[in-house]
Amino acid sequence: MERSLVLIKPDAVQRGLAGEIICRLERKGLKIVAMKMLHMDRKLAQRHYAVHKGKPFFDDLVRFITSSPLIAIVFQGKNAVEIIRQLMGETNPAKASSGTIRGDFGIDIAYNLIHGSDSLENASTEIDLFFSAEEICKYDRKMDAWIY
Ligand code: D4T
Repeated sequence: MERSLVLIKPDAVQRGLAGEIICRLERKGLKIVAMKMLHMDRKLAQRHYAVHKGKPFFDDLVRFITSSPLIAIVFQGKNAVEIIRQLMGETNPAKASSGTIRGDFGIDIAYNLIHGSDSLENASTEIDLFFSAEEICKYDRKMDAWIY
């Protein structure tokens, strides 16, 4: 089973959308295996977004993601990485299809509510940034037999 790191970003937490977003991912059939609320510091933000260092929006992105607490979650499931990216919608909420999280709740690219890992390799690196191995729970859900 794949795992993906999801961040319910500060804008979603501030707007009271955390429950709605988690609900959509859970209802799809994905399983929560780790979750925590934290206030990202600049060091963690710069590591998480290292790929964007030097881009014109980098400083604003780090300022935004460290501005208020967020919720980090590890979701597990078959094709979890791709499925979460589909449920999130395009990076720019203005272009994201309705029915997706960003398409339904966002307007501005700088306030796009959710992060989800964009590849299996990045998922593993990102999960390690936010969670220790002991924090990832291993458990069975009876209902998985009705999903897969
Ligand atoms: P994240 O990484 O937050 O899940 O978003 P995406 O994977 O969908 O998109 P990304 O890595 O290209 O962008 C990271 C983050 O930067 C913001 N951003 C992006 C921005 O403020 N201005 C921009 O022009 C771009 C491309 C939004 C998401």
